[in-house]
Amino acid sequence: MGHYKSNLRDLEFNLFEMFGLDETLEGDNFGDMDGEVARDMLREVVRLAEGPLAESFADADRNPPVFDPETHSLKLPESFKKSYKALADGEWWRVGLDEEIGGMPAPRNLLWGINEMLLGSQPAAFMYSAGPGFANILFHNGTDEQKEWAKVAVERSWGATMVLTEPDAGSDVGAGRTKAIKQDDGSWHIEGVKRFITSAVSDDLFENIFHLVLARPEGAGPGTKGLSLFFVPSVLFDFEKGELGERNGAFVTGVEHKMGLKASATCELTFGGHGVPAKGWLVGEVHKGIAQMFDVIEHARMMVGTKAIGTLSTGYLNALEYAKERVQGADLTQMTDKTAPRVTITHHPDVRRSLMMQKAYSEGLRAVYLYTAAHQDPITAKQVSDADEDIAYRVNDLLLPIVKGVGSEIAYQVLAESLQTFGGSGFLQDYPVEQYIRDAKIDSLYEGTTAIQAQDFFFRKIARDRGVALAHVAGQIKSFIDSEAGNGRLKAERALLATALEDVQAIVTSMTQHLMGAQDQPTELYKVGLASVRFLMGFGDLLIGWLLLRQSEIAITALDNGAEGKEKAFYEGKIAVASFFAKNILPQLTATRAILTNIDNDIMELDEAAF
Ligand code: ST9
Ligand code: FAD
Repeated sequence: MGHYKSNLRDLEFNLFEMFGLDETLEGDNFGDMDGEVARDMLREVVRLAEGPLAESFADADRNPPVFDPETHSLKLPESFKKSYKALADGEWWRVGLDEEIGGMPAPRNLLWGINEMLLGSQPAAFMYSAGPGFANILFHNGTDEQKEWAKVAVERSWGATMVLTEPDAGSDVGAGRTKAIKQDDGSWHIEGVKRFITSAVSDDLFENIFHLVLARPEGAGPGTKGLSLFFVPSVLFDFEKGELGERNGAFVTGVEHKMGLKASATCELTFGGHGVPAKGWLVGEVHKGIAQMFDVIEHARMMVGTKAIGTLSTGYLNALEYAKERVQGADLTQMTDKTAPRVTITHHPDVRRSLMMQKAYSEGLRAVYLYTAAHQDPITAKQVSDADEDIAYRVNDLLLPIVKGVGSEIAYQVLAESLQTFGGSGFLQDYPVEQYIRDAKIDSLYEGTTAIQAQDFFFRKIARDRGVALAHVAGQIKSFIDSEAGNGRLKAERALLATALEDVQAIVTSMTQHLMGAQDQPTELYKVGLASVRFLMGFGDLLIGWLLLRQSEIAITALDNGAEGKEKAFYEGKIAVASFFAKNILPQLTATRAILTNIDNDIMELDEAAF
């Protein structure tokens, strides 16, 4: 048995009992797929994720890849390559991709449910498997000829990368200096150095890797809008026959040594620096680089949040298993009796508090990413929140920074609770949690740091959207609050949720006032910047509180209908965790509201020397 523990019961509960996947799959919306097929797929993924995919998790961390700068090549641990092969052989990449390039239609929440397990089991392997997904994006954005390249890339299982970051252009992608020079044959030569590029070299996993590169054509304007997107294969190929030709001039010139996620190669990638031009082709023959790249970024942000949430879930389940077995100390009520029987640590109130917190965030965040994913296809969105196509698109946009920003911050924070459950043993490499923490830290950094997610959430997803998506979600929460959910048994919790909703709405109002005030007094904008991460996190708690309470309502009905044994315990757990979250976490939003609605600019006026 590997390190990874899936939570299939909770996934199925979300997909089928909460979000009605059986109904979504009725008719031929998604080909032949029905509920039974979906359940079989999930069970198959559990076997892969808990078995061969997970096997190399620790080994690839202790024996990380080795880079040879002379040959620009990388040696991956054999154990990891075996795990990667198990993933590739499963062909899970087909799920949700366009049929024209070999995909299989599927509801997006099922797709991300599958991905949660793959990512929790072996995140680095999932990242190397980005090729077909990126080819699908090329297929959508490319010219007719480029659509054929996308098909070749899928058929021949090529790897792929997304290439934005440079030493002086991290969060500020628009500061990128990598150049693109137009050639007479219609292609471009790319010149520059990119850094931190995931999977730009990968031993012998792929015969070819294509890079999707942001570069600035000569003469183009500044900022992100002056960037264009180029398709740059590491090995050139015959566009008609697909046969491989010469090595292209894009070479990996360094691989980073990192805190975690060590099996995933993070590369410096040099274009045109080795006497061989780095040939690229303008994607779609249009200069819309940043918008096209955001097609990739949106998937990658969803991936990063789901990775963090999947890791938190397995961290919690490992901690829970340990806590049920570890005997230490007496029950608190017998603390003065030195002869009292010793108990398992699950008897201690603080351990229970911690485990319930871990359960709340693991299961609450799972519901958040699945709810978000449901808005990524119109059929599922209609089923889940009665959203039409336009609203579904906006709701997905609104919630991506929550999945990514809140998911990653909470996972890192709460995994520390999972480690704490193990006591000193948690600090050892005998258990997977210390690696989970190291591997999950990256999730709040790449694909836009939390500060960037928070600004995206407020400025773009709320203010620029004129609150349309926000109103849809708030309306759903409000109708739950006003309902008779729980048949009288969730009254107190619904009241706590109502207060939380008011608190969040008051914060939005106050931040919007600062935004408007900035028209006369630009420094008012600092107040938005000072509040934005706390607002992002607070909104995440509101969403989690609401979704957990909706789950609780379903659980109450299931118990009323006579659930027994393991099922009874499962539903009781659902009711308990929702109530715990409502009573212990939601009230904190009132304090956050008090802080954020009274925010001042003192620390912005402070001399830097005083820090
Ligand atoms: C990275 C990769 O970190 C790490 C992991 C790699 C893993 C690879 C494997 C992944 C596997 C995934 C598999 C999934 C496959 C599944 C396939 C299934 C089919 N939304 O606000 P403005 C656009 S990579 C949409 O003025 P600034 C928009 O076009 C590095 N679009 O920005 C906009 O124009 P307009 C990641 C957005 O001030 C234009 O940008 N690096 C959004 O110029 C300009 O917008 C980062 O993420 C959005 N939310 O630039 C950088 N926002 O307004 C983080 C902007 O006209 N920095 N656009 O529509 C930022 O995001 C900055 O805010 C900035 C600012 C660069 C956008
Ligand atoms: P900076 O932008 O310098 O940020 C430093 C700090 O300042 C952060 O706390 C940040 O939140 C804050 N900050 C910066 N600007 C603002 C602002 N405007 N407002 C508020 N706070 C701000 N990139 C790719 O292109 N492709 C990849 O495949 C890829 N993979 C990666 C893999 C790894 C392991 C790592 C570490 C990075 C990867 N990246 C990749 C790069 C990654 O996306 C960037 O590291 C990230 O966007 C942050 O940029 P930076 O590191 O330059 O930090």
